Amino acid sequence: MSKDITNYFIKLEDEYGAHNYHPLPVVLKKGSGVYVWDVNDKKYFDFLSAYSAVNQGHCHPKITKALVDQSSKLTLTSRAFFNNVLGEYEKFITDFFGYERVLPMNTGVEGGETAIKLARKWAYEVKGVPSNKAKIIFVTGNFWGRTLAAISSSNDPTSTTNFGPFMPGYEIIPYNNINALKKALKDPCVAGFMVEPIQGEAGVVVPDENYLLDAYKLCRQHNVLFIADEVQTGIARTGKMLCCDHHGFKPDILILGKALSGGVFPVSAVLSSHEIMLTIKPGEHGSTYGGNPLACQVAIAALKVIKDEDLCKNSELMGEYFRTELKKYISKSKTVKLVRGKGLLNAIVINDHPESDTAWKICLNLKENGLLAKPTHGNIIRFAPPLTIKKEEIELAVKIIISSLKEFE
Ligand code: IF1
Repeated sequence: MSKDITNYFIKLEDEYGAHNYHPLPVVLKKGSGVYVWDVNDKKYFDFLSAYSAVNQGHCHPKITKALVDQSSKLTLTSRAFFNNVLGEYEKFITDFFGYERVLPMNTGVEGGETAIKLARKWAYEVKGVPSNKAKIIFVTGNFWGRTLAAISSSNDPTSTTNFGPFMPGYEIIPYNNINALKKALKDPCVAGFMVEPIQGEAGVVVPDENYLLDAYKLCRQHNVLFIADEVQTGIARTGKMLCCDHHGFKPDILILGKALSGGVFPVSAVLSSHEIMLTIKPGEHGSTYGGNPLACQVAIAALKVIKDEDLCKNSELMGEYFRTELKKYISKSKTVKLVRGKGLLNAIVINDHPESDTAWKICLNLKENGLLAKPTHGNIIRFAPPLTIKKEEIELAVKIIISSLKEFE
């Protein structure tokens, strides 16, 4: 029975769906808090959280209630008309993060595209960059989505091969290299510097302690906009509301997504100042679903949960416990090289070449032992549970992880 029903669903996707993913062979049917259940009612710890979209835990009752309540009132008006929810949300989220204005979108990549359009518009109309000469600086290892504008900034062949030609006006410099940024900023046509404070997809790559603040100061000096992609690191994932909060500065443009809706509905947002945001005039940007009443109510509820349940603090404390315990094991391990991360965004690097399938096999073993995680970039396994995880739960999860790793020593 168990194999058949699992294979039944896998086969359907294999026969009728695009093959743009290679999922772990598990078929889920239910989620609640830090747990998910497969079609055989086997229970797992979810240590991926849909790539940090489920920070508040699966199907959080307050977030699903917001969805259900609004869904019987008004779900979508388009922006052709006003409604009685969007303005309240705009005031709520700008107060929440301390920005003057917000442009609501749906997916993280739309947030990135919006940020780039804002930076270019600002460069031409405020900074005075000659028309069509604006440049955006990105860093190697970045990931901000799958659109052509996003992959144009990628140096990962998996993202770019046979999808060209690419977006002009981009420059890619090494991540975590302040001299490379210093050099790139000499160009007066630079509009913005777009960066993840911790690189998620690249394998939870944490830059040197001073890198982000030094980069921010350099952007200030050169009248360049610092654009923080906090789609994955934001909303308490790294132990602060924003990862940039660890470094004491406010990005000029902030991109949020994923956990902005607690995994219940696609919601993204770009926050900035009056000056930058108002460079985009009516009819110059938007989206059918951007800022719809359903999304707004879900996002308000999702953000309230973060504060009400003090998930920043829990993320910080549980993350410290996680890395401490893993470090004890790693000190004696031949299989695992290191653990790294901030808050509950962590990863281990497997002591094997990146093309090896050891990380994949470890994830299959973790699955058998009741914990779901997935490798990113070959030999790195990301561990990112919902931020609601309790001490006794993460203690058990660590035991599962360590016992699963031991089978590969
Ligand atoms: C998939 C990766 C993670 C992101 C950052 C913007 C976006 C993402 C820092 C775009 C999205 C998702 C995409 C998702 C898997 C996941 C992912 F493996 F693809 F690379 F998290 F690392 N900025 N990341 O991480 O947001 O448009 O997807 O809402 O399957 O493609 P989106």
